[in-house]
Amino acid sequence: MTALFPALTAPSGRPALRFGADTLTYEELARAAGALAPRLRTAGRVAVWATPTAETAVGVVAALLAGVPAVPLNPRIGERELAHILGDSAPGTVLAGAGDTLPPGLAELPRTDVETRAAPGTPLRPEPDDAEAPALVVYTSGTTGPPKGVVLSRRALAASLDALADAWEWTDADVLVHGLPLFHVHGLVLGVLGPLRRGGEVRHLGGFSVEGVAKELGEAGGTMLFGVPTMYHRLAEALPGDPALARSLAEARLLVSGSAALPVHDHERIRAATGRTVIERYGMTETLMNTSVPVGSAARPGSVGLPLGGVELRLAEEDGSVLGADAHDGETVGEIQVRGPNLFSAYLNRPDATAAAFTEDGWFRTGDMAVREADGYVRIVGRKATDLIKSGGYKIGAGEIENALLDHPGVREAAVTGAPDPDLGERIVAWVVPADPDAPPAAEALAAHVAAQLAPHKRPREVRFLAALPRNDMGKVLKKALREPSGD
Ligand code: MCA
Ligand code: AMP
Repeated sequence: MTALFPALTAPSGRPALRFGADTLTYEELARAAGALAPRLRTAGRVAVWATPTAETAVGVVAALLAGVPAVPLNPRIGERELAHILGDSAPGTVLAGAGDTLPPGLAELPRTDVETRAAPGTPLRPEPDDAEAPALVVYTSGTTGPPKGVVLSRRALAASLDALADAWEWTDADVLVHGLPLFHVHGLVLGVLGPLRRGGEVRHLGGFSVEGVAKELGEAGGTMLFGVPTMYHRLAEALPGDPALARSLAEARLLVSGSAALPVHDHERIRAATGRTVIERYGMTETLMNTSVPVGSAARPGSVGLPLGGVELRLAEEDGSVLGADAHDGETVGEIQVRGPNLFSAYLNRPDATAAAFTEDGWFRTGDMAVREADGYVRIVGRKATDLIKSGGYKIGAGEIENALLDHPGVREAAVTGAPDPDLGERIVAWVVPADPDAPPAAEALAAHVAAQLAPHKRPREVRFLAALPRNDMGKVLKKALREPSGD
């Protein structure tokens, strides 16, 4: 296969990466990643301490150049989740910035510090050309159990990024602005590898802020913005009092939202204040990107658009029967199933889960429920699994939080649900039966416990104490009864 990063084979002095004051040109990136890559060749897999820094971008590019799969880690990862990922992916080394302090478990691994400045003259070896070779292992939550490692090949990365380039007319002239975390597909694959594959620039904000977007988009050069709906919600909230922000958004070429549904209300507020339509695209860690509203098409809030080039998409009913074009009526709901070069290779060490994720005829079951319009546009209407929560664009399994809560000495029983939230889309609610009804643990202590075991974004934002969990005759917790207002 051709190089993942053609712009690195004859690197120019054009900017490639900007993280705050830290800017790297393509020449500097080629030198830094070229110097690091040979040191990674025998590592098996490399963990990447995925801080929002140039070190992370250089480390991942070096791993890709070396043909060694990279496993990005949330730098706020908790103890239990880290132990699982390290046990599952068995990295031979961990890439980190020279100043980073690594937590126990990771600190004992051989460490490779990423230098973003290498001496000139480091020769860049050709990229490995096996398209099916694993490039990344990205962990994603399921309904129960610990997260699964999604193995993504070089072929999948290239196919998905090129399909997006076609849909979005994305070129080397684009300057992408975002503040997404770099341990998931959205921020890392679309947000860093995307611009680098095009030969364009990424400006990372270090973390999302309304001020950062206002400063970098538009006049300052940023042409595209990527964000999760929570970020667009925060922009929509700020717009009425911030004419400079409205100008920046209005001047951008493309505003793209993904990872969860962007509420129509936020779409409309942004359109009213800026005259610009946010484009939605739909993807998944396992599939990378499946659909997008094509650039330049009429606004259709609530729609995730059409299948991208190379992606086949169908809707299937509960019994497996596939909905025909006559059911593309904007009303008939089915599960989205997809096929194409954008798909993952397997769940790491989980042949059972990999097999279960596909239909007998080889289509990936997304678990997302949708309708199609007569012209093929897809509208997502819900999710098959109620135990998957999307909060701030992060997918979080109710089961992993319940297990973490049950480890707390003050908890006898626990159930976790997602409640609608104007900012986060859904917020995590923990329903807890305390071990001692007269001395329930503090809600903050339970949130801190989950944050320390799993990750801060998995912490419950609300804790409700109950004398008992509602259960059916089989003893199964009735989550529906928990979600309805209980009057407590
Ligand atoms: C608060 N904090 C705590 C605690 N409470 N830390 C430890 N223990 C606690 N008890 C800290 C947090 O770590 C954080 O620190 C700060 O307080 C604020 O936290 P929080 O309130 O959780 O942040 P937020 O404001 O709610 O975050 C909103 C967000 C974030 C910025 C939108 O949710 C986000 O970045 N989402 C992006 C998710 C994403 O990229 N998903 C893509 C996956 P500090 O501020 O210092 O960090 S989906 C995907 O990849 C597919 C393919 C797709 O389609 O895109
Ligand atoms: P993840 O597993 O973190 O990669 O999240 C993938 C899930 O995010 C999908 O299965 C969808 O449920 C959801 N998702 C991603 N993009 C969108 C979107 N534009 N609209 C609605 N849901 C989305």
